[in-house]
Order: sequence, then structure tokens, then C-alpha cells
Amino acid sequence: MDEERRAELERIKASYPAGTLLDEAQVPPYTLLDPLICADGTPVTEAATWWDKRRPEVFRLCEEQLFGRSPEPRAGMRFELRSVDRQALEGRATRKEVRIYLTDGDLPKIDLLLYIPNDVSRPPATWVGLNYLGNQSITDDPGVSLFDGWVPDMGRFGRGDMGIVDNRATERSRNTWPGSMPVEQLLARGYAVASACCGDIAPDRPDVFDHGVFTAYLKQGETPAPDEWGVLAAWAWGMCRMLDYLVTDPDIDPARVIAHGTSRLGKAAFWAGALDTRWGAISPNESGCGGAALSRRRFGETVARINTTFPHWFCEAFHAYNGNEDALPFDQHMLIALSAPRPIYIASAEDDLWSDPRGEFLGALGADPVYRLLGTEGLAVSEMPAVHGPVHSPLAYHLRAGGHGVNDWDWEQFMDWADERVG
Ligand code: GTR
Repeated sequence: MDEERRAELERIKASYPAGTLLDEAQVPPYTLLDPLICADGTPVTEAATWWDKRRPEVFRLCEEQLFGRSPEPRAGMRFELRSVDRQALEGRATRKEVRIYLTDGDLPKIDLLLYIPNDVSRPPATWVGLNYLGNQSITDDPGVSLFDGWVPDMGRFGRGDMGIVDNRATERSRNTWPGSMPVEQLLARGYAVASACCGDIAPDRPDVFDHGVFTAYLKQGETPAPDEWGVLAAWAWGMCRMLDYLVTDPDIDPARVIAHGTSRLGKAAFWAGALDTRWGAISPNESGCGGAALSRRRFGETVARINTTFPHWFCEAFHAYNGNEDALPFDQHMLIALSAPRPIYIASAEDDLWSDPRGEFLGALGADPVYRLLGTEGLAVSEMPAVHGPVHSPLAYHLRAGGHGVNDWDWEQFMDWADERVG
């Protein structure tokens, strides 16, 4: 490592809170639970035992002690096609706006934006990902409705230029966050794209339980029980309601719908994939703590840190493991295994130490035996690959240069892999 890079890494490390474990040599010894041993000690040697016995156990652990249980959709849930333009984006795509009513009333709802490429010979695969600032923020298409709900004040993040005023999206917020779901690139590669604002499902703030989907299930002032859903589970659940619509739309292929998300939305994408096996593939990028990164390593963001900074994200039961990772009856490789045998792409960035890139790789590696048991090639490597050396097996992994986020290089990899693995 040259001097310049060493200094850069030191700068990155210094930017994290004091006391954060950022040195591989200091990772404490830990024992990784075997995903293929049942709670009663029975080893899982056949796919049927995974499906009938072990997967339900692992699912329940992650459900009751990590994300929290979510309810069945309400009777009365329905879809309203609010607009269709078959010549959107200069004729390149069909644009639909669909409102998903989650009860028989007007609220709560999710406004789904869908683009389908026009020049395709069969119904395409679809990438689904939430956005932060409203559907208008991912495209310059003036036909997209402005989001009408609460969004984070970007000024607080030094981004007063993103068109958010008093926590509302204005016209100036159009196309201010295009990278999160790169509509044009995905369409150009023959994919459909669906998105909705995560804040439409549940605004990312501690008083969230009085807002969004929670209002259909909780009374004002009530909070979920310790094993019931937090915000990440609500986002995942909302993605599944988007899928409920998508599988009814004849313009896309219902068997090839991919759950994508970066960071907190990557954690949600994981849980969406676990909740609902109709997702054809899962793409969690830099999902870190509570996502792909093994909690027992305590590297970067820890369980205590995430539960303190974002007390509304996971279920309350998860807070019992603050500073007590070895007591967890699961680790994140088991969350990853809930997607098996469906293709999954776990991606990290070299300088995103907060997300623990090595812990994310080890999470993927820990899920590999389940993928193999279910008859796939799993993860094609057992050593962490070099920067920009993507591994596009069914259980895929890459490490990108640079920091936290998602960029064009990431998306090129995701699409190359999906071309091959999702068809
Ligand atoms: C961080 C959080 C991470 C990750 C990230 C993001 O502040 O600690 O777990 O979710 O936010 O979503 O960008």
C-alpha cells in the first residue's frame, strides 16, 4: 500500500465515531452458527428438510428477533392505474403510475412508478427499488407526479440544492437522485423499472408508528410489540405489495422481478426477498449491519450503534443483542440463506468500512452451503475477490473501489449478472 492510500484510509477511519472497530486484526474470535443444523441438532442433508424444517426456523428467528413480524395485507387492498403513457421518454418506454391502496380507504397508500421498455420481444424482467425523495427524484421525465408526502430535509446533509422545502418535494427535486434507480440505463438494457418512495410506506423518523402503513394497523400513539415490525420490515412489506401489483401486469414477466436496494434499502430488500419467494432475485448493495455483514465481527457499525441511532428500524427484540452479539441465535449469513436458491448479488465498497465489506463477503460465504444444498453453484470463490473483480455466480459478490453508495460500475455489474442469472 502506498503512502497516499495509507493516509487516505486513515482519514476515512478518523471520520467514524471513536471506538469503532476498524482494524481486521482486532476482530474478536467468534463462532459462526451452522445454517444447516436444526434447532434440535438435526443436520440438514436434503433440500426437503431445508424447506420443511430449517428454513421456517431461520425465517422465524430473523422475523421475531431482527426485522419483526408484519401483518397480512388488509382486505380491501386495491390498485388504481392513475396514468399510462405508452410514449414516455421520447417513446422509449411505457410509463404507468399505479396507486396501491392498502385498506378500503384512501390512506395509507403507495404510489408506484413503472417504466417498461417499448422495444422488447417479450415481457421483461423488472428491477424494483425504493427511493428516498419521491418518484420524481429518479428521472427527469416531467410526466411523473411529484411525491406528496414527508421526505427528509436534505439541507441537513448539505444538499439544500435537492429541491426539498419544509420536508416536501418541489419541482426542483426532479432528477436529483437518479443513481438510486437508473431508469435510462436499465431501460436501455431491456429491463423494466419500478420504484416508490420509502416514505410513502413509512417515513424514516422515530415517530414513524403514527404514520404510513402503520396507521392501518396501530392506533395513534401505539407502538409495535417487541417482535413486530419496525421501519425496515415495513419497507420490505411495502415492496411485497408492489410485487402484488407487478405480478398482475401483463407487460412484465412476473417470474423475473428483482428486489434491489442500497444501504438501509438494501437491508429492506433482503427482508422482502425472505418474506416473499415470488421475488425472482435479490440485489442488496452495501447493506452492512443488519444486512449482509456478520454481526459477530463487530466491525464498523455494530448492533448497539445501529439500534441506538435508528431505534425504529429493527424490531425491539433485536435491541436485546446490543453489545451482546454472541447471544444472537442467528447471524446475517442465515438471513442471506433465506433467499436461496434464488440468485442474489451482495455488493460492497472498499472504503465503506462502516458496512464491513469483509463481513459482507463472509456473510455470503456463510450462506453458500445452503445454496449448494439446493442445487446451485453457490458462491464461486472462497476467498474475498480483489477490488473490481466481480464474481457473478448465482450467489454473487463484488467489491468496488470507493465509498458508500451505488454508481454506474455497480449497476453494470448488477445488469451483467442479471442478464445471465435472471435471464
Ligand atoms: C447509515 C447507517 C447504515 C446504512 C446507511 C444508509 O447511517 O448507519 O446502516 O443504512 O446509513 O442507509 O445510507
